[in-house]
Amino acid sequence: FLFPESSPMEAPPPPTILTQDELKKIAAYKAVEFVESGMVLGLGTGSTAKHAVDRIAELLHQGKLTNIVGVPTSKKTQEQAISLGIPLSDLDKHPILDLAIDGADEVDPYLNLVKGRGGSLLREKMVESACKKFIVIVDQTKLVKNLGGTGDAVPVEVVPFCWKFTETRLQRLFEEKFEVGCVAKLRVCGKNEEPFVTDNMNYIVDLFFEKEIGDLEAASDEILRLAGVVEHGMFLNMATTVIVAGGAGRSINMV
Ligand code: ABF
Repeated sequence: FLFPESSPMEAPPPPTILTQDELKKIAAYKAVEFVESGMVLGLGTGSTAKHAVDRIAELLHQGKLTNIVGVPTSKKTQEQAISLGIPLSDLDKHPILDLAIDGADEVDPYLNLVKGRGGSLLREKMVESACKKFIVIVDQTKLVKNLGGTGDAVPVEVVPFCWKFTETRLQRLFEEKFEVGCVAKLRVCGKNEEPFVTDNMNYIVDLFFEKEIGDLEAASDEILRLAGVVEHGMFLNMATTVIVAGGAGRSINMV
C-alpha cells in the first residue's frame, strides 16, 4: 500500500513521559477507587498521599462518596483535610478504621515498608495499625530488595531528652548486635541546623546502614527496647496492598 504523495504519513504520537508526581497521582487515584461511602479512613501524609486526600474531597463534593470520616496522620494532613471540608475524627473516637491510604519511602518484596522521611511516622503507625486495610501508594522508585539496603535513612522518633545518648545507643546497637555498620544522625532543619521537631514534639534520629539490615523483626524489637526511643519507621507486616505506578510499560501494579 502506497500513500499518495500529497497525503502526509501520520507520525505516531511521541511517548508521554510522566513525571514522578504524575505517577504518584495515578497510584493515589487508583487507591481511592477502594474507598466506599460510610468508611472511616486513615488519611496519609506526604506528596503521594496528598493526591489521595484531594481526590477523596473531590468525590465527596461531587456526591459520589458520602459519610466519610477521616483520621489524619499528621498536622499537615489535618490542615489539608480541614481546608477541603473532609469531616475528621481521631483514634479515641474511632479505634478501628476501615482503610488507610498512605505513601512510603521504601517497599520490599514482602510489602514491608520504611516510612517517616517526612517526619510523621508515629501518627502514621498509630493510625495505620488500627486499620482493617492499609493501601500503600508509591511510584516505582520506592521499590527496594531489602529495607535499609539503599543507604537512605531509616527514621527513628526519639524523645528530646538526652537525644545524643539515644543516638549513640542506636548506632552501637547495629554495630554490636547485628554486625551492620550504621551511622545515626539527628535530623536537623533550617539555616541554623536546629533539630527537626515532630508533630509530637519529639526529635528524629536517621539511621544510615552500610548494607541491608537482615532480620527486620529482631531489629524492630531491639530498637523499641531502647529507652528514649518512641517509634521507628519500619512498618513490618502492615501493608495489605501496594499500588505501584510506573516501571516497565508505565503500568499500575497492585500487590
Ligand atoms: C509519608 O510520606 C511517609 O511516611 C513517607 O516518609 C512519605 C513518602 O513521601 P512521598 O509520598 O512524598 O514520596 O507517607
